[in-house]
Amino acid sequence: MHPVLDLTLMRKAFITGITGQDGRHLAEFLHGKGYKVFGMMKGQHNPRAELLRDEFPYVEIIPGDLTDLTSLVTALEQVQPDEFYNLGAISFVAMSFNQAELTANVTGLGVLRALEAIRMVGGAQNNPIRFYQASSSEMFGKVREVPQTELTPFHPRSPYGVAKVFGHHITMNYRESYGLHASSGILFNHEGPRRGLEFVTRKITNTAARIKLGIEKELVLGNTDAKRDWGYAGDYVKAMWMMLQQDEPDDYVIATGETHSVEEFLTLTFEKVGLGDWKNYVRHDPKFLRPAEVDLLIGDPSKAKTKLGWQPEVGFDKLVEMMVEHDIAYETRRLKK
Ligand code: G4F
Repeated sequence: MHPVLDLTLMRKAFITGITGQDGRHLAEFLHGKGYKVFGMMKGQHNPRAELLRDEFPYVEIIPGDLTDLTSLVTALEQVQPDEFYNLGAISFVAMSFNQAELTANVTGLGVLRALEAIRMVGGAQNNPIRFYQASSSEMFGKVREVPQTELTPFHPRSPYGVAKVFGHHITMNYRESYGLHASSGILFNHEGPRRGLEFVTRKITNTAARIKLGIEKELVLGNTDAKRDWGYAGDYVKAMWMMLQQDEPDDYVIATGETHSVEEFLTLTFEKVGLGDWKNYVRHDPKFLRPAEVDLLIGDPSKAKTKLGWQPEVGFDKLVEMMVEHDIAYETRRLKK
């Protein structure tokens, strides 16, 4: 039998948040590395299951939910993965203000349940399950230091950020208390054509494309002064995998080391779409302002560069270009349907 087809020889990865931007990039990346990929999905008749099957027929869907410990234990007993990537979360910061309790349960306590399930199921004696936690630059919130490193104190500004701080600390705690191979990637904003339309970058590139094609007239936004360290999601999932290949678990900032404002993102997008000055199309609406804002994020990825040998390949200009090109093509296809 060809070794790649022998399931007993394939390394197995279990991913929560499989239908999100990062889950899809990671599934593709790990499949390319010869892994058998399992994706956890909640609910009955989840419409995303069909989409996932069409896009990634090689991903095996496993039922389970981060709010249900028993389902996590059952899933791990069934899959017996080598690596567990916890990407599942309520990840939209704005929504976390309205659904704070749900966010705490899924994004925060979900990490504790995942770690407990690993403790219960364990994995093979000589091959314990390795765990990746998707920590976030949102934990830095009202930043205490510029740029932010693995040692910068946290000051979260949203229920989402607070839940991620819990997830980060409980991952460290289980590593230190029980010797789990558990690592956290403190990922700064990462985008791309697969980004959900609710996030500001994709909202901008998609609406600009729709304005260009005459489908829409304006783009309505909140705070355009905010600055973010924006990288490409495809580069960032590679860093997740690299962390789990290390002998020792650890925490790493994953970022580009550059920051840009929402206004800079607008300028570049509207130039690339060929619409000129974005100010002619953008309207401000206070309904998109948050009760507390994160004004400036910029990460220092030196540790990831030195210890993992990781560095981003797609820069800001290229990222905007990829997203704009994708959205023009995507909206054109939709128009023809
Ligand atoms: O695109 P955003 O919603 O991303 P945000 O809040 O930075 O969070 C993202 O990055 C985090 C990493 O730091 C992740 F952990 C998190 O899961 C998520 O992926 O907003 C970016 C900025 C904010 O300052 C927001 O106030 O854009 C500003 N903004 C202005 N108008 C808007 C809008 N954001 C959104 N989503 N929609 C607007 O209309």
